[in-house]
Amino acid sequence: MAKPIYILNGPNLNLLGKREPGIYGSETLDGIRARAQAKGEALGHAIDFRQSNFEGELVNWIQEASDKASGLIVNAGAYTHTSVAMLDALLAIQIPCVEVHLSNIFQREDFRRESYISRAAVGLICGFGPKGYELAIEAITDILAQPE
Ligand code: CA2
Repeated sequence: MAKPIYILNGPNLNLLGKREPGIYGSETLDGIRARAQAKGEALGHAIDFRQSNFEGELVNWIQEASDKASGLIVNAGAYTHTSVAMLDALLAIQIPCVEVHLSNIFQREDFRRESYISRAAVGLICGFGPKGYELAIEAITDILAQPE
């Protein structure tokens, strides 16, 4: 059976739709999960969608994805701007990774302009809200369809 695409979400993304709708919109993480599953189904991929507030758990999931996933989509939340551990885990795996952010991180505070994990990602999608996850699934689908 084909391996799923893992979608990993970092700290505080479980609060989506419940606080700060001005920045992150009104859609909940469960809503984004449903969109991602529908998009994955349409494109022939199972989606394994997870969220954690713990850096080590996210690192464990990246390591797990190396064997169990075909591709990886990561919204690392605030760890985007701090986590050498997530970067090292991503650099150690062979499957393609697409980085996603709901907001346009380049339009916000200076500290959000730097992403530690971007250097391990094939590409970065930001500023399109929940739609960014669907765009990332399309991007991973195209990458996986390319002959090696
Ligand atoms: O734009 C994104 O997707 C971010 O990854 C979101 C992170 C932020 O630290 C990154 O710079 C950009 C924050 C997620 C926190 O989400 C909340 C949702 C509702 C209420 C409070 C936080």
